[in-house]
Amino acid sequence: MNGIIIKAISGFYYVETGNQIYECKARGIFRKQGVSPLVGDRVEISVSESQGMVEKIEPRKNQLIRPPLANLDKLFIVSAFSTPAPNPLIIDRLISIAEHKAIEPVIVFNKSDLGPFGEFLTIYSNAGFKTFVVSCESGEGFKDMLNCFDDCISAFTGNSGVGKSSILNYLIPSLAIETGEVSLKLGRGRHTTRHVELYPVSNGYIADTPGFSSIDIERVESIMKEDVADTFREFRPFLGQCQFTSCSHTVEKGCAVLNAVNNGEISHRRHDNYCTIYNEIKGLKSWELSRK
Ligand SMILES: Nc1nc2c(ncn2[C@@H]2O[C@H](COP(=O)(O)OP(=O)(O)OP(=O)(O)O)[C@@H](O)[C@H]2O)c(=O)[nH]1
Ligand SMILES: [Mg+2]
Ligand SMILES: [Zn+2]
Repeated sequence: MNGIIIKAISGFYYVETGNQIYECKARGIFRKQGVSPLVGDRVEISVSESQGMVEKIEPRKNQLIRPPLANLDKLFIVSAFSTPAPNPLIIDRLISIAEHKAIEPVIVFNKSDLGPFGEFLTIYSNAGFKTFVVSCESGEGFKDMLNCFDDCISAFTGNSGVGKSSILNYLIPSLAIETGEVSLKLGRGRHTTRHVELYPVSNGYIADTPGFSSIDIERVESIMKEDVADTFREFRPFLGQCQFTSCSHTVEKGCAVLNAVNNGEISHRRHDNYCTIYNEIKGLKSWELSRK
């Protein structure tokens, strides 16, 4: 039978085959090959009366390390007005990783009931991204978001507490995912998301994922320094037009990207974050990159 892995918990893979979900283990051969099945994988399974078994993993379109997912089409990068406040460097790192893997980034600003996003919104819509300003409290801004999930695999990512699970619950109330509110029954604890799970929606799937703290995502994915500029989509029209062919677009004379920053065509905040990411990768030894 063929299906898709919708959840992976402690060595068990939950495979949806259209009308049913099978709890499966993975053949030992995968571990020997250094492959581990990921949520989002399209797989072939066999089922005996006691146990389902993942037999084969179809070739992946792409895969992410954090959140651990395969075959993503869209990555919804969520920030909140506050608790926690937006961190543009994290947003830009995630965009860069997504672009590198040909995953379409979508920028979501949540908790708009608490205040306006002003400059952030302008930066990302001017750079050419689909952006949403939403509130799970007031219900603002969700029009059209559901359509974005048609026929593809999408995932929500962002810091813990930005409201990823709340957004999914708002859009699809039947999911009833536990969110970070203090539980009234227990009077304590936060229901932070602890595993990646795909939920079916309009011919596609959406994934809720555990949030991260800002340190987590640094350098979990490797991009060669030469490839970073191309992951900043508003730089693309200027690439190849610099005075020096080896231009890093950080400080060089005659750099077409820097010119565009100086005359306001590219946001200097996006460019600052480009420089941070570029310089970080430049500082890595080649073995540090290839290990990842
Ligand atoms: N004021 C306001 N609060 C919100 C909004 N959306 C979510 N919250 C609150 O923010 C807190 C965190 O929401 P979650 O949906 O659990 O956040 P998350 O991103 O899934 O967090 P993790 O699972 O830990 O990664 C909860 O207390 C929500 O009620 C919003 O639009 N406005
Ligand atoms: Mg959550
Ligand atoms: Zn340049």
